[in-house]
Amino acid sequence: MTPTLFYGVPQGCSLASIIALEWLGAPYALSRVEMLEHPWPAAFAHINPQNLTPAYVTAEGGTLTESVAILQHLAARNGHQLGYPQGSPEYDRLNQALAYLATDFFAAFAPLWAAYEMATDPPRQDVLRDLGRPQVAKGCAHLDHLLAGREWIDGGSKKTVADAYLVAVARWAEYHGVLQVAAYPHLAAHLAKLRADPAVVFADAIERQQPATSSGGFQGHVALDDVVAKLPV
Ligand SMILES: N[C@@H](CCC(=O)N[C@@H](CS)C(=O)NCC(=O)O)C(=O)O
Repeated sequence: MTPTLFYGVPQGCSLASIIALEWLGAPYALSRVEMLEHPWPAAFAHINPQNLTPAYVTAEGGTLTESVAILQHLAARNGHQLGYPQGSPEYDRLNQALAYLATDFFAAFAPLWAAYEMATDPPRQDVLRDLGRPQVAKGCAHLDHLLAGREWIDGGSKKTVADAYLVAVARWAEYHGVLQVAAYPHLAAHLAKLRADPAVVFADAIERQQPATSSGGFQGHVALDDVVAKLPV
């Protein structure tokens, strides 16, 4: 079967996996999950019982969840086009970057996402935003410091899945209106470079349901039930 990525909107961290698939250029399909429409279709539990995106179904019908696992799976393909062989210093450096982004940096936004779902309780929203803002600022300052001396976020000489993940998550700072990324010039320049990349433009257009031009790998959207029907029993 065609490998299929389940991505979530709005603003899913799954954007990173769409970008990585585009960079790879191999055939893949997408399946859209409207994250705010609760409850999610019961059949999604066959893909990820935790009801989280991204989730990836491989060509063999195996399911893979967790952004880092999906991204490292993609990074290993096509001669490690988007990553490095496990056991190399470059792999360790990429893994370090991914681990930071997927734990500390991702978690810094947790109070802001909690506030997002509390539209009826502005005082609690303010408390949560006050909690999240300095955490996000600390993360942006760290990334800005790293990017002052490197071309790509892992410190290597080529773009990797970590850059895809960075652009997917860093956008939340401005989405939640807690800070201006422009205050972090190296981070801002890196994000501007990535946002001009055709794969990032494509992934953003897919999320917004706008006309999107693939580099060639995208085979279209597929329905959840059709993917589930093809899973091995
Ligand atoms: N540890 C998971 C976290 C995945 C996650 O939290 N996904 C969010 C979108 S970024 C989601 O699906 N949220 C749906 C919900 O909370 O209802 C990963 O890194 O893939």
